[in-house]
Amino acid sequence: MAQPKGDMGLIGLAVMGQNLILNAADHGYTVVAFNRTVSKVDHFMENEAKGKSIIGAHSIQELVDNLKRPRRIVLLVKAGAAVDAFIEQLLPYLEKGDIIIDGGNSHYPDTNRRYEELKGKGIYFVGSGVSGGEEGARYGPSLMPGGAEEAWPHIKEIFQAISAKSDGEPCCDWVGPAGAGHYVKMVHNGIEYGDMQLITEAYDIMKRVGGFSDKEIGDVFAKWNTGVLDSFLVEITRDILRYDDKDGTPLVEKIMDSAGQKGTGKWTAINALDLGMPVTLIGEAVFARCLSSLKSERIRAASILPGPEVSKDAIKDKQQFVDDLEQALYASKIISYAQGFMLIREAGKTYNWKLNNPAIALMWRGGCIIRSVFLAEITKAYRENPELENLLFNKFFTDAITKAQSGWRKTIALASTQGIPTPAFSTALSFYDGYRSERLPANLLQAQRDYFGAHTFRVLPECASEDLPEGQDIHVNWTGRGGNISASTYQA
Ligand code: 2AM
Repeated sequence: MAQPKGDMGLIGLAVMGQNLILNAADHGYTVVAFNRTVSKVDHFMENEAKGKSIIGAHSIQELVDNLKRPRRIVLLVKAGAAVDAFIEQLLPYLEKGDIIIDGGNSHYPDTNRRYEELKGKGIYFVGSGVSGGEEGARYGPSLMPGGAEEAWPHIKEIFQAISAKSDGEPCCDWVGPAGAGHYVKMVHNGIEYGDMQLITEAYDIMKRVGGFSDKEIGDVFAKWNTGVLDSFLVEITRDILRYDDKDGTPLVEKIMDSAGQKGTGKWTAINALDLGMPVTLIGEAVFARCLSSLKSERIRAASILPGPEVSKDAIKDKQQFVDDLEQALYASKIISYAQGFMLIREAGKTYNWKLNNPAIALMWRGGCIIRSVFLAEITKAYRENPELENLLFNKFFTDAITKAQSGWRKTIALASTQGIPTPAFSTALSFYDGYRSERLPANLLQAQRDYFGAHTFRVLPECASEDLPEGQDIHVNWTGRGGNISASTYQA
């Protein structure tokens, strides 16, 4: 048999798969395409793939036979059972050193498991986050590969060639071991939830407190898109607000205010709870979607529960109001990314993953939904110090949030007095004020826990004494009735 020509195999000919194949072919690679429903292979070959360096395979055997070694096979199929099914089907045809890459939306624990299972068989498994939707897949997605590092030298060139570029740098680099690539993609999606929620809050305040028309709000976003908030999501928001329905009124105002979700934001929030990390903004963004979906209950509540009427003269200076709002959005966004990176850092420690922190921000700079100018600064911060404890400790961000603070507080105070909800803006500020508090009221909380449950507490070093020794778990008999046994000796 002639030498195989295929540089990469790809299974799964939905739009993402097809576009990624066309993207790779445009970059000079020969791609072998396969799909469960084989008729789609023929359809693809006769249409989009016609005349390109693409080979259609009608069986797994044909796919594998057409690939150079080590074989590189990308799966872009529905997350879950389909991924396991194709791995099973591929295994009898593969040899040690071959590479399977799952580019779907897999949950990272599944990627951890597949990585371990395949390691035992000598197959290198890579779980890669792919972001940027259909257009990204076609012309340059953000790619976040992690898993078997031995695979990286064999896939680096092709992955970086087909990925998005930002200032000439590929938005693709090695993330870390096991499920780290899919993990980072999950956090990316969580941050996307947060960014979207923040933008909707800014829109709501402009609309309900400022009395702005959609066109005016669109103009504000257009202006913001030329500054520190320059990003894909601000850009599409501008365009959405300017888009009229056939009757000449903004289409967005006709859309049911009840948000859907596919679950990746929820996964991030659940993982934050599991790891004990205060990723409050993503959590609020998920809950805000949940609250929005209680539409019929909200309609009832609106006629029963009172709140302030929006005051006509709530805003004295329109420009100042818009500038404050921009600062509120910027500061909240800084908090959200700081929280996201806190979570990633903790995951690295908990799961024992060595993570490529500067590359994570770089990968999000282009190609994906959260792409923005702002991410260039985060990349810079992590390049200066890959072990940066918190983004807020980087000078650029310390200065930015210091400057934004007054507008941020004024915006939240205004929304609050006018009765407009700002869950994401507010939780960001509460986090900021909590994080910068040397003392929090958790002393009282510990006292309460010890009072009712003998859960013990520790004493501040400067207050230690013979009765209250430093570094020891102390229980006090608060009422004189509870006894002196602490909860370490029984479970309350
Ligand atoms: P299909 O064209 O045969 O339906 C996106 O849905 C991609 O995942 C498609 O290529 C689809 O193949 C594939 N897919 C979905 N569920 C699958 C399953 N259980 N087994 C194999 N492929 C599946």
